[in-house]
Amino acid sequence: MWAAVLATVRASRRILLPLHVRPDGDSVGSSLAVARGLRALGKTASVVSADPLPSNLRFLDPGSECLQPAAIAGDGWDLALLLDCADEGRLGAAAPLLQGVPRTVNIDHHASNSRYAGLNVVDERCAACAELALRLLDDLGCALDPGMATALFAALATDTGSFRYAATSPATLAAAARLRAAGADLDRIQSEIWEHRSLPSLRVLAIALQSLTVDAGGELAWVAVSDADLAAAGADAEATEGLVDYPRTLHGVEVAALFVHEGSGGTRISLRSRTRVDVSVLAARFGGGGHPRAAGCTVTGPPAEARDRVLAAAREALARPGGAGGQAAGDGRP
Ligand SMILES: [Mn+2]
Repeated sequence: MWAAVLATVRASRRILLPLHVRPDGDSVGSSLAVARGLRALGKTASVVSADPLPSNLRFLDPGSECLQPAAIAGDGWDLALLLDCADEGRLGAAAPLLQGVPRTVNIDHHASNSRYAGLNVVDERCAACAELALRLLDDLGCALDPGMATALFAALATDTGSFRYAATSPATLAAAARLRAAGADLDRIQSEIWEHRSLPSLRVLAIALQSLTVDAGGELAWVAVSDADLAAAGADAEATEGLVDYPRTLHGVEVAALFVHEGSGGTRISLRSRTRVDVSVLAARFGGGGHPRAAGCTVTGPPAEARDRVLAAAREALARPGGAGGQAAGDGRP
């Protein structure tokens, strides 16, 4: 399969790289680095995103080469190369662009990947899609420049919580070492990604922590914010990024949840677990998905009802021996 992917990429001259909705560091870093490598091989490569890049990732795209779907011509592409995107639903407004593209290649690390492309390489042992992106660049014969190395390092660092999560493997760290040697700018990553909070986002954090509730004998902790909270803090939805990590830091917590009540859009739920509960299975019960330790879903209906349904399912998963989140297999997130 990998050989077929390489042959397809080599044979393609005009390559479109769509990000997933609400793009994260892995999506942005992997796609920008691969696009740059493809251009070094003389190909045309465009990165397209349905949503704007989060402000703390914009430094990875100094030339503003990541475009909105409306700015991209719908025809003339040989290949769509989808990195870190577990299912078609995650393409959002970029999805129609794929309709006229003859070939699609999906390279991903989500166990819940739906294999929606013509060629699919899904390696769930990778902590970040960036590990596969680096392998792709290597196998295509692209030399890493410092910008590519910084983008890929940022992708690894964001998906692994700065190399703290258990998914961080010897291969992840070996990739990081190579990227550092190739000029990855860690000062820049530190200041742009990890020390880039806005005042409104810290105010949202304060509001979220006020809502902290502990349940299930201390194994379940959650926080909630609403559209109105965000408006009161002068913040947008980006300020909710990372909030779910706070309840997880509480000693003894196995499952942490963040509920973002988005008014008419329903409730967006982020789920994290520490060691035992597979939250991707939990999220899949509500039409979402992701990874065993990080997943998400959106539930429509009144906020309190949405919250209670998910909390009930989380309590159920915690009570189950072995801690499986549910019965079904999921789709995709982080
Ligand atoms: Mn990822």
